[in-house]
Amino acid sequence: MSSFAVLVLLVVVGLWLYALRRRPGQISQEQARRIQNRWIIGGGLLLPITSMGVLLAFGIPIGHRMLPLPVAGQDVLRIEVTGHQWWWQVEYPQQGVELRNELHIPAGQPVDLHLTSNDVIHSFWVPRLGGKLDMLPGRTNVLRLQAHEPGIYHGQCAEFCGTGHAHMQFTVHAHAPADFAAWLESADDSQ
Ligand SMILES: [Cu+2]
Repeated sequence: MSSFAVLVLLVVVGLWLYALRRRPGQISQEQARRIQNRWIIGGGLLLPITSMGVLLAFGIPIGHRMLPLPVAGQDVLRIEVTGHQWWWQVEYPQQGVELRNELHIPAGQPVDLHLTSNDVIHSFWVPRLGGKLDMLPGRTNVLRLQAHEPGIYHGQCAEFCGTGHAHMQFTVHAHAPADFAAWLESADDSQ
């Protein structure tokens, strides 16, 4: 996006300099209209259609991967996250595990987070793993995430939800798949 914005800036500045230096010539009304039409068709139709087309060509496949669609030959792990003032309740319904302010996920696999809230609107956000999604009382939004590498990722509530909002943080621990299975086993035993 930055390089694209720089490119647009350079083109606009270039056109501006060109307009400043250009001496007005004597042209007929017919010629003036033709030049105007060229700008309208080029700058008003072709340019936006092409640039939107390029952006969509990149954006649609990325957006598609973030949708909670079934994955062939794979059971996507389901985690339920409920926002509270001011903490995160994390449940693994299939495994009967419940946590506070931390998520454990397998790295390299998609995970579906079913997000809702117990009180006011919160927003689930792990900047290094992808988009943020609102958590609304009485409604469940599903966010698909995938951590490509094992590691610890920090998360933060991204919707002002009262005086404790700034401290409403959590961590995502992404484990290598075998380690995740072991973690699940031990978490299950301790509950
Ligand atoms: Cu908040």
